[in-house]
Amino acid sequence: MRTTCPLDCYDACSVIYKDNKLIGDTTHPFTNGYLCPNLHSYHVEKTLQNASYRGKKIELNYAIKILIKKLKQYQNSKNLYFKGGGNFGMMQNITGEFFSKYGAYFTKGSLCDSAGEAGIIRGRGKNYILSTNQIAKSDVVVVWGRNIDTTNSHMWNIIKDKTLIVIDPIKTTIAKKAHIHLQITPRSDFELALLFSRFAYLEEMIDYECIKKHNADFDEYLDFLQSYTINGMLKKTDISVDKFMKALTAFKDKKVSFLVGVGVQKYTNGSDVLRAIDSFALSIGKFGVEGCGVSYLGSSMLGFDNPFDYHLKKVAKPNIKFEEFDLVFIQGANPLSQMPNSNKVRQGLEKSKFIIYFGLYKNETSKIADLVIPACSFLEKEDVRFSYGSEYIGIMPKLKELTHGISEYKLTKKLLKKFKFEAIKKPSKIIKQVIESNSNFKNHLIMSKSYNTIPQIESFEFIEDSEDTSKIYQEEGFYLVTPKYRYSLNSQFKTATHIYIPKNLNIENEEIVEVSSKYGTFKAKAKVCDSLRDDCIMIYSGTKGVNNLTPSTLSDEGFGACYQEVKVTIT
Ligand SMILES: Nc1nc2c(c(=O)[nH]1)N[C@H]1C(S)=C(S)[C@@H](COP(=O)(O)OP(=O)(O)OC[C@H]3O[C@@H](n4cnc5c(=O)[nH]c(N)nc54)[C@H](O)[C@@H]3O)O[C@H]1N2
Ligand SMILES: Nc1nc2c(c(=O)[nH]1)N[C@H]1C(S)=C(S)[C@@H](COP(=O)(O)OP(=O)(O)OC[C@H]3O[C@@H](n4cnc5c(=O)[nH]c(N)nc54)[C@H](O)[C@@H]3O)O[C@H]1N2
Ligand code: SF4
Ligand SMILES: [Mo]
Repeated sequence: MRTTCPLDCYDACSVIYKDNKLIGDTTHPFTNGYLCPNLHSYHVEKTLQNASYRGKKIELNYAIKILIKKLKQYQNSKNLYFKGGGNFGMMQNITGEFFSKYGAYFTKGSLCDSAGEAGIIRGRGKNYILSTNQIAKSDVVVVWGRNIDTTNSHMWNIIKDKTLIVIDPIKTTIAKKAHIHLQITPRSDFELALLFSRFAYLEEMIDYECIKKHNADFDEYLDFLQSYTINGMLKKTDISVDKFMKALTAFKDKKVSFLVGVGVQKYTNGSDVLRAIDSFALSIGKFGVEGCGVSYLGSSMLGFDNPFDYHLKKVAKPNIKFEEFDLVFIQGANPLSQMPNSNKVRQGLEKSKFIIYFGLYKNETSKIADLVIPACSFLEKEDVRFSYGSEYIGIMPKLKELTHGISEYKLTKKLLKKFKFEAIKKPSKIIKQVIESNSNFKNHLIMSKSYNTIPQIESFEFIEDSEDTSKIYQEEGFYLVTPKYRYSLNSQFKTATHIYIPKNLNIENEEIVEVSSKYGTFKAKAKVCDSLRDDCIMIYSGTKGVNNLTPSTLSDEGFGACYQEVKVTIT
């Protein structure tokens, strides 16, 4: 039987479930039979078997009774519904159906991609991606702050024969394979994008026809570009003029796609970075034409009817003050590990009166929760998933009888009934309606109609102002880079343990070191890594303790997390 990987990942792999095993689906044109180590870990990772209340095992039904009692006891306006990305299925959002009627606070923004998305929306209105067909038609592919080899591994087959340009402060596996690697200073992508545009103008690469077609104002943009000095920008990016010019001229008269990841926007100016990258691509005519464009983490349900689009009272996610809520319902998330500024998160959660954790695994957050409700696996419930990196949609039928835990749908149904709210439709009906609202079907494949043709935008607004008030450049210390790890999916599965340090520090492998920032400290064994710039320290996302070091600052736009808006020292 066919299903789809539920994990929060660009690829949304098609999976065959046979004899209790998850196997790659060789008939899928994009994911093509390969499954990464994370889904293999799904087989073996021990799930929560029981509900518990203040550390004591209890029956599931009793746990739900306690939940209902507490929801009635506390005022709805002092309650928070907090959902993470542990399972990317659409039906995960169904719990919102109850919490919206009940009147709890929701969250806005994200720990992930919302700063960048805000910049894209401001420039071109919609955050669409490039379909795999379009990327396949490119001559040049720019991998910009995306760790393809680890987080988007199926893309390699499509881009391996292209002229490959990688922009990343770390010499990642894909950077080692690239024709040109621009190993820039972290947080200098904005300047790099402006430099590209400025030199494109000097090199007569500007596509005035494309600019006119999109009603964009190039003169104003040029004024903005000229308000920065070339030397200042080059200095900030710290790349050689020679390499930079090689990259720029590679775009001349070629089909170019830009695959941009979250790496460029874990900063306060994240939205401006994406807008500046879009602005450059449009200025040289790489928009709305074959094999060209900028593909970020796209709005995955673009063009589909979204039954779970709630417009309610919301608090920004990355800097939530948990202490302001009496009851916090946490679903599919591990905020104590994954939110920035863990010390602040812990203090806030400790002050909140009642915490419910509804998840699949035991983790940092489940350990401090008052009530733990075990979820069931994706094989035991019906769902569908969209992708933020390709046009494919994956069905997730129920393939296995429930052994323990409860699905999001069943829990919601019970809560709606207890509170005498209107019942909801069955998952199969909701899923069918959503899929039919915007899909093409070809044999067993389902694809978004939004990518039938090359998406066109009506108008575009170049970036024409930017107020970057960050003081990080003046601060002493190393940049902290926290990319994703191959063997963990954020905090799930085999999380990384080391602090990766540059060669010049006179610290040996496995020596215990302490890294400190304004927000906290983190101690672990060192690993000397020759892929790092001298001014960077790398700790993978998911490493227990990394977010002691990170700030809960919000991005200037989009309510995004700014994990890398920090300098650290090491002893
Ligand atoms: N194996 C695995 N796969 C995953 C995940 C996982 O945890 N593990 N997580 C999933 C999730 S939730 C997401 S959002 C996606 C994200 O996947 P990606 O978009 O690939 O995000 P990251 O790995 O965080 O960072 C990407 C790259 O940005 C680089 N980078 C860091 N700072 C900068 C900078 O200032 N400028 C530039 N140009 N580059 C920078 C990093 O070195 C890294 O190589 O991956 C998904 N896939
Ligand atoms: N320093 C640093 N921190 C980061 C990042 C970074 O780059 N650097 N990246 C950020 C990003 S991009 C993201 S997306 C976040 C992710 O952070 P989270 O959304 O907190 O994701 P996970 O750590 O994967 O935790 C998800 C939990 O979901 C639960 N779960 C899994 N399947 C199901 C299910 O079917 N139902 C229910 N109810 N629960 C389930 C599991 O128990 C798991 O522990 O982390 C962010 N944190
Ligand atoms: S985590 Fe990503 S690459 Fe791995 S199996 Fe799932 S969808 Fe595929
Ligand atoms: Mo993410």
